[in-house]
Amino acid sequence: MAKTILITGATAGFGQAMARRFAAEGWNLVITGRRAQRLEELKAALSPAKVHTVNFDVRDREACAKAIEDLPAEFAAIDVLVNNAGLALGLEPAQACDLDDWETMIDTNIKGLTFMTRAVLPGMVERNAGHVVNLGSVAGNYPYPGGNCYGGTKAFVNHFSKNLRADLLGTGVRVTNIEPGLCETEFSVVRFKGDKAAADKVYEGTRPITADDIAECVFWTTNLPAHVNINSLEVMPVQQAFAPFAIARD
Ligand code: NDP
Ligand code: 8X3
Repeated sequence: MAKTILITGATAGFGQAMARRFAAEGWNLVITGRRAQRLEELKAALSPAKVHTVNFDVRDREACAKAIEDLPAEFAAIDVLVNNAGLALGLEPAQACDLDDWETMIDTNIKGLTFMTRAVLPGMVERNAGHVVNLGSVAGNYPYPGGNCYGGTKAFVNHFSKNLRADLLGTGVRVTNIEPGLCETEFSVVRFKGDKAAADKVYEGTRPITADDIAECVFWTTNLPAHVNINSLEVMPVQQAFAPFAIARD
């Protein structure tokens, strides 16, 4: 029987690439996002895969619950939930950040992810099978200037993922936190609020990871034998590494 994957934020970037990857392997898909037209275009592009679209904002707690409650029977048993919807806004130092941006990141990256997880988990536990894949980030593992709240939200995702594993011990439900580094998607256009030139500069002269690369990581992680759990997977381009500690001098 075909398996079912629910991907939040499938209208762009990683989510869209994952939808294509899993559809090509014969999975049934539930794809979500706020841009309804893109969802419908993707659904058409994925034909003949079985696809159910749900158009909602993950910051809306009721909408998250309803999206799961209202799933048609053939999509109701979710094998894999990918909590992918998320964003960074701004790169200013903390003292200069827009508090609305911080709130949006917290509401989306933390609250949205927990709303979806809480809605899907009971069914997985009841079926004694399932896999929650969260999109964390290297920004949750290492600080960088301007990472402030975004990195904080991804550190939450990292630790929440591990705490889920603690609670799910004894069930067949798996949890993985995917922690990508520099990847070219719509991420930087969103971070710089539509400033495409600023976004392009982030990837200029280097070779970032692609959305397809991350889709491949998620596909591998979720298709390992059922007794294997990848707790976290940190993935960087070869052309990205670490900088020394910064020191202010008088
Ligand atoms: P994109 O901007 O390309 O895609 C983000 C997706 O999230 C879109 O489909 C968007 O859909 C959806 N989304 C955003 N906000 C909401 C919301 N409130 N409700 C529902 N859906 C929402 O970014 P990426 O594909 O790069 O990012 C995907 C995830 O990966 C994010 O969590 C991001 O933090 C993380 N990540 C990205 C990295 C990168 O460098 N690209 C590196 C590490 C992690 P719509 O606008 O239609 O709602
Ligand atoms: C995205 C990676 O380094 O831009 O999560 O924060 S980074």
